[in-house]
Amino acid sequence: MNRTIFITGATSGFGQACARKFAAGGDHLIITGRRKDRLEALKQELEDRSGIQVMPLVFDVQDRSAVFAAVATLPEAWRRVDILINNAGLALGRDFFEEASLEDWDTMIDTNVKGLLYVSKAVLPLMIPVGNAHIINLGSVAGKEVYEKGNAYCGSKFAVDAISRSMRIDLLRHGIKVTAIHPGAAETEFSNVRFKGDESQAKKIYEGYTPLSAEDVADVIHYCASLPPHVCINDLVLTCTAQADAIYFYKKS
Ligand code: NDP
Ligand code: 8X3
Repeated sequence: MNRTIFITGATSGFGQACARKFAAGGDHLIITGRRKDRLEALKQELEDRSGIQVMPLVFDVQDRSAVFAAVATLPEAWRRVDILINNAGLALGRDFFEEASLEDWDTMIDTNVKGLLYVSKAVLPLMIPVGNAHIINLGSVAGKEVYEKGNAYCGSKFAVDAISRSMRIDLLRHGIKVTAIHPGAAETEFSNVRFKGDESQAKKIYEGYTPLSAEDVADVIHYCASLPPHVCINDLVLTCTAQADAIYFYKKS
């Protein structure tokens, strides 16, 4: 039977690459994000190319009632979710603690932490009856070690790590696997968002080495989702070869 994969943040980066990867393997997809035009274009592309079915859902993960309302609109045929990929997230700003923006902090916590909790709570009733469902949360190396000017972003990803560990325990009785994936630097729209459209600042992050691509990360996520039912990768840190951890890189000047 084809699986149904629910992917948050499918309009860009890892989420979009995951949509393409899982579609190529024959899975049906529920793809979500705020940018409706991108979701519609991706639906068209994947249904044409892979012959699978795609259900787009437009909502902001920060908006608790919008999350639950969107999931409630799913028709009966879509009310079974095998895998939830909690990927929607962002960093905003890279500033010393006392200089950072309170608005940026609110948005990161509301998206990366509260959004992940809301989506998980809303989707779980569609997963528990499956018996062997799987939640995959996108953390970060920033959730394993803190770095200078990482303050609230690091805090939000440490929270994803803790929530993933806690989910793994609480959901044992439902046979639900919980995998936390912690990528290092990957070139997506992430840095454009973090630096608020400053392209040159965003580009600098990836100079002097080959970063991960969205496809690299999607391949690893797909592998985690392709193991036998009794095998679970709980926690996985992946970086490009030029990155040792959240802080140390080997860059060619
Ligand atoms: P992108 O900026 O390319 O994609 C982010 C996705 O998240 C978009 O699809 C965006 O959709 C969605 N999103 C952001 N805010 C919201 C919101 N409020 N409601 C709904 N959807 C939202 O970034 P990446 O693909 O690189 O990042 C994906 C995840 O991976 C994030 O959680 C990020 O923190 C994490 N990560 C990224 C790394 C990197 O170096 N790139 C490394 C480690 C972790 P839309 O704008 O349409 O709503
Ligand atoms: C994104 C990677 O190193 O910018 O989570 O924090 S990093």
